[in-house]
Amino acid sequence: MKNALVTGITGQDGSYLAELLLSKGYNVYGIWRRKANVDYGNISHLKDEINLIYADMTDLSSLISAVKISQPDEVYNLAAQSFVASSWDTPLNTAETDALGVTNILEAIRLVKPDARFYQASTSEMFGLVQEIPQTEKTPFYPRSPYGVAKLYGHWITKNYRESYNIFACSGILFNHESERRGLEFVTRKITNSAVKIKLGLQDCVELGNLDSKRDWGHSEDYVRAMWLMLQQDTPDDFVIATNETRTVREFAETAFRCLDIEIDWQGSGVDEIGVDRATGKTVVKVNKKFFRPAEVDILLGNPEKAEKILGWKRNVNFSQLVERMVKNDLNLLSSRNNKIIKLK
Ligand code: NAP
Ligand code: F7E
Repeated sequence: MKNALVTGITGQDGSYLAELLLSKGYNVYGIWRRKANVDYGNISHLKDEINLIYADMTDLSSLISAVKISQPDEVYNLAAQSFVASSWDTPLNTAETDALGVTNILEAIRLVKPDARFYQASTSEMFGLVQEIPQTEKTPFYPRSPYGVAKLYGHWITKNYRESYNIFACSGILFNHESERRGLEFVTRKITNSAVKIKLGLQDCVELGNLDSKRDWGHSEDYVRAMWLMLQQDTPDDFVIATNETRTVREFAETAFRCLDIEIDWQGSGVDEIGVDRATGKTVVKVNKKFFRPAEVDILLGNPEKAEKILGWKRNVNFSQLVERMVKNDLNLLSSRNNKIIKLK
């Protein structure tokens, strides 16, 4: 039986990856942080099947202990301050976790279990001000946020440990991936959650930032499969994981409201743009400048050809299925919590 150590196991991807590894018969260890109130969150359904170890990406000694305890064959480094907008509020903490934290876990592996295979959660945010469309493994990087800059360090230090110490280290350059377990602050879940609340009469309107921003959105379940595949190859390498489709935030909102039988008409432009419910004339989307970022990543579009060819990876969930799954999940959660039943067409 193989042992796997997952950092960030309480997060969106960590929970789906833990499910995948358990289904493949792994002994799963996960790193989690102490909180004032114990909250298993995304892994509450798995807590009896996995081994949790208290550790922090900024604390090398804790990571050394975690590697000693788990004796991993594979380490998946998913822990990060992952919210781009917050990285301007906490740039140093973001760098300590997302940049130096990667060196910490790599050092723990080098010192304790150098034959462990290592996966680093790199990101399309490293492309930032994109130098070509679509982006591939060969596209030059130009990060646009403290998050993107920190992740670029993590990406390069992973490559460096591969070349310096012969560690089997891979980076997945993953484009945006979402799910029913996505944090409420990310734009997709914010939209699906708010649209459902509007449908149920619990909220009037959702305020968003840049509606023109374009993202390549997939489902987390498909993307964690790619992480595992990378560590099963004969040689370590880096791979773009994406859908090769890009859509605006506006299109995401339209699709989410449509799942709830609400058609949106857009009126005005810039910060004055609004989304109006065609049937009732009510404004259900507004723009609020506070959600704009100091520097934006305007368009992300990834070409996953290398992963499809070498890993045999393919996504199963398309854009409309992704949005529908997220909306239905929020509808189930919120209607039962608020004792409201609605029938969709
Ligand atoms: P997420 O839901 O925000 O999960 C992040 C995880 O990291 C949480 O378990 C969090 O623990 C943990 N964490 C944060 N700081 C830590 C620290 N100092 N020490 C230990 N654990 C810490 O993120 P995700 O969407 O699952 O993403 C997983 C990884 O992929 C991240 O590295 C992210 O940057 C990267 N990524 C994500 C996407 C995407 O679209 N989702 C795309 C590309 C790359 P707590 O529960 O204690 O906060
Ligand atoms: O923003 C725009 C916002 O916060 C997406 C992380 O998983 O993917 C994620 O980063 C876009 C941006 O994700 C709102 O300006 C408009 O252009 O959902 P997001 P992100 O910044 O793309 C990458 C690949 C990661 O690696 C990250 O860890 O949507 N936007 N209005 C808004 N964004 C938010 N959050 N809230 C709004 O109201």
